[in-house]
Amino acid sequence: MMINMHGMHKSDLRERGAAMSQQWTKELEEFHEELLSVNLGPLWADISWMNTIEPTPKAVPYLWKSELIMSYLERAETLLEVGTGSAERRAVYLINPGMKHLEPRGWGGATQTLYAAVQAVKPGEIAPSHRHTATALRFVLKGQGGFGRVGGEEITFEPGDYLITPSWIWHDHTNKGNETVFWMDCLDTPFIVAMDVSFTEFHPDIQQPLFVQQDYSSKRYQGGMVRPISDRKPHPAPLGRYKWGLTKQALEGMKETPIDPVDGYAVEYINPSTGRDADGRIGARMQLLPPGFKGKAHRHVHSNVYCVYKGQGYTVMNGMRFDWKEGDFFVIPPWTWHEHVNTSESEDAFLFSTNDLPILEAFNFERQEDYRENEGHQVIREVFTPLMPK
Ligand code: GTQ
Repeated sequence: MMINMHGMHKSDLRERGAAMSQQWTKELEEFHEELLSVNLGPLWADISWMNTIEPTPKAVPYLWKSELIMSYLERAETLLEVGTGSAERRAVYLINPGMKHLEPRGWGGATQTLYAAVQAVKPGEIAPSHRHTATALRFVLKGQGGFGRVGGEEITFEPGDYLITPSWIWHDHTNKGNETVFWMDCLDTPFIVAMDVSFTEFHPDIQQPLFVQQDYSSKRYQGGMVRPISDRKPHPAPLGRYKWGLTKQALEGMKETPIDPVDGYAVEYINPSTGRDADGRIGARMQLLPPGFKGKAHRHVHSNVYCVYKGQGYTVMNGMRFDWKEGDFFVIPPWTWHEHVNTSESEDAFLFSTNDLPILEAFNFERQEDYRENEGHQVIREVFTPLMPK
């Protein structure tokens, strides 16, 4: 039984809440209308949606198939030129259907705080240099030849790499290879929209000048667990690129240790000079689910955007099963029960995910709860049918 901080049972609280949402007399209803007409509100009628017993997220659990996103991105490849043409960036972004009513365009929300997209850069294109207060990170999906200039350093992009372009740092991207390069972008755009704090500046040059040698920061961090002594002082972004090889090695090492029943084996990308999240406002993780892994359910206040890097399986969210495979994206809204399963009997599944923990923790909002019934597994009541390309 759930007991709240003041010793009341949850069910008692619900009853009290229900008793309050009474029918108003005609006179009071007219009074409410009159208040609204002069831009005032009746707290007695509205307090229950303000002080909710627990979060009631607008974002819903949802999944976008790789085929759907990629088919539209391919069309955008034929319709748009980046840099020289009209497009500053070529990216197709996720709009959570539960947030669609927010203008404009669902505030660009995959969840209430996180924007996510797949960006494509064709050979020879340059996505011009700009900087913005929104913070951004990338996870490379496929294609060789991608490079990003970030804060005066040119950084190589390879599949499986995690890259950061923190708030207000100049960044531009290019493709020096001969195939299109695709990566996931994640920004805190909906949060920035909610706070009304968006500033953007365009660099006078298409590509910013370089101040250090190619891949300077990843050259300094090849060892993984040691840092150059000059980075003992906290630096907002001492490392721009987290190579897939090192991340994979860390997870392979964890496979020799006991597994977490909820998350499998999971690591988070950190700023080596502070030990905190690599990006100041968006957390990011890589998770390995071994063959046949059947995770237990839990829920937390922070939200996630997941990108399936490798493997196949499903995630149950609030009793609905969402099947996924490589290249699919799905979102876990706040306070949503979820559990992950790897359905392969031979292959590991690798899930990249981003989260808004850095924001929530800053204000002490984070809570988490384990699912205790049915040995930690939800009953699957429905199977999600994803949209596919026409
Ligand atoms: O590459 O700088 O998906 O500014 C959205 C906004 C990517 C970028 C996005 C951006 C970028």
